[in-house]
Amino acid sequence: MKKFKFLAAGIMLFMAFSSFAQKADSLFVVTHYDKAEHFIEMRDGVKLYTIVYTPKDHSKTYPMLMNRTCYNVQGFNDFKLRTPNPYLIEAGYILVYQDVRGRYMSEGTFDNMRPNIPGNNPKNKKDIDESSDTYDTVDWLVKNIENNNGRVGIYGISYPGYYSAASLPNAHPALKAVSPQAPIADFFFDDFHHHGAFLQSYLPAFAVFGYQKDSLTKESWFGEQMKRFFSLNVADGYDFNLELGPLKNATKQFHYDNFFWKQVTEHPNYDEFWQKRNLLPHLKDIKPAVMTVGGWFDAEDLYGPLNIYKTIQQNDPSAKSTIVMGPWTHGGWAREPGKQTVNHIYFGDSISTFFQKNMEKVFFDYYLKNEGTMNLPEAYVYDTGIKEWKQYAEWPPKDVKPITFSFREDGKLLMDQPVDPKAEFDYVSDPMKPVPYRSVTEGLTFTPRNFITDDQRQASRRPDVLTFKTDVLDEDVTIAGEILASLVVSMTGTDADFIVKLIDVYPQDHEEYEHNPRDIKMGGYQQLVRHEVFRGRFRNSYEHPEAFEPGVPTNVTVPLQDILHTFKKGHRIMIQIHSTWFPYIDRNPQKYVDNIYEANEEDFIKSTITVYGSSTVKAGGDLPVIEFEPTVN
Ligand code: PG9
Repeated sequence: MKKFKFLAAGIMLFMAFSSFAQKADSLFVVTHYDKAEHFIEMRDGVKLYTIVYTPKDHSKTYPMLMNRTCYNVQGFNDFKLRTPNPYLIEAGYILVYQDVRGRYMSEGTFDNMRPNIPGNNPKNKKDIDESSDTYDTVDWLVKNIENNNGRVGIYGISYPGYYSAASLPNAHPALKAVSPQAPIADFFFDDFHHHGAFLQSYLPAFAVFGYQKDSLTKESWFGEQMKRFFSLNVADGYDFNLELGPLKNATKQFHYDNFFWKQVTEHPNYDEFWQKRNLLPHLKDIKPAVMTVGGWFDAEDLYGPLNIYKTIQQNDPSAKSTIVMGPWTHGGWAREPGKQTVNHIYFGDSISTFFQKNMEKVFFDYYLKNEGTMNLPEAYVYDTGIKEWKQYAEWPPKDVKPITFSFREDGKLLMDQPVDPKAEFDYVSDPMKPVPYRSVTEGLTFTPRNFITDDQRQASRRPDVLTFKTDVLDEDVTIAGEILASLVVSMTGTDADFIVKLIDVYPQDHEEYEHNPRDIKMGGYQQLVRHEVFRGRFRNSYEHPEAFEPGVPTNVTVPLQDILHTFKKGHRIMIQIHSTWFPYIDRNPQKYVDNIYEANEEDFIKSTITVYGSSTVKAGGDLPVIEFEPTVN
């Protein structure tokens, strides 16, 4: 019975996509587009499988809009166009979908976040990367596809968002508009890791990226590896992962033959393996127009969109670069649910349609068709507190006064008050009883998602979670921009993680939302607004970790990703600090070991953590940038 439940869920997910795509899959697409399939040869002779849809109306020329994916272009075959948005499909574009190197029907070997090779296109024969594969594809398309107007755009969500951003270094001259959406920038800070901590909730996802196919195929080849997880029918992921024990057991039980898992577990620090896969250092001298898109509640790739936009801006303030950040989870803007919700929180109606029509279509029409006007702001950002779009000349906005939060003995959260350096806040962190990261029971996940706006009341009530909250606000308080927790801590162990959360505490009489089950009460809801985890060993360097000296007060800086959130009058602001959050994050043994992926049961120890009153959390405005100089580019 359970197997059918999983199957039913999968079918519903597909229906959700295809119902959105229904518009795009309708008679309109079949009657207005012709389809062709090509194997496009790259400079090293490898051929990439590419599907091209061309408007039947040959009375005019069209720009080409491309999506390069590791997730199988068969999802776009047979006129099943899930993206781009229906307003672009109906407007008439040549639509191109390509399996990236080493995936499905394309030849070659797959590499996760293939390192970009600095230098100019066209590179010499032996140098290939995602930038050169995009360059060679664009060059072939412009020369071989009938009725194209010589202009090419590329977009994509998540890994395809990375492939979009990877087209930017030394872009082909015909590439005029690039929209990296929820793009991955660096797997040490996106998806699988956050500041050195491993996202254990991603364990099943390794099946998708850790096996090379052995032939051209339109079907997935890693089903048996996925079954190692999902055939277990796990109802409670917390218990399952706790009983799994140290991560070395995951290697034995699930990933013993997975090349990507091997790479991850052999490179626990930010060494050359990861640094070479960081796209950010290559985002210089950008020629195409760029619209980076992200979701404020994207649990997979939030580091990517924010840092890709900021890096391009830092390198070239005059670049044609814009950012859109909306009230979405991962890729939510590609789906129109009508009522836009993120788990229990309701944000408004038809928000994705507003984006698709008034931002995404405006961007591509202007740069690829010379149609319309470019009146978009540099930053089109949704305030997730008052639930309205805001426009800024840059992001983060420079004219915002940051707020400095500090902590008082009685659990009061102070705003812009002097710190109390004598105050000390202790908790016992026990990796055998970690703080659950969900407020409900959740099974195994391909990636974590619904926790991102979860109610934190259960955490607030735990002795191993430090909780501080302001008085009831007598006016709205808006935080726009980055958040930096500067903690002063000590411990009885020799390593620890620090989770810092910013929470919006609703008034007891807050309205209920009609989409929620009856037992979900919004009165007193403690909505997670932003969180981050920092693995303390990396406090001085992500490449060279250091143990803590027991009992010695030590600085740990935890950068939380940006927000735009107004804490409304009548609400309270809350900050929580703790050291476990499971199974979202793997458990830190709290006894320093060189490689946590090889830790043994006996390495996991309780530790009394002390957070000192001189700790602060600075939110909004122009915060100090934490520089990290990689040893390789
Ligand atoms: N960035 C997302 C992801 C990457 C790797 C594993 C799981 C998720 C994505 O491409 O959907």
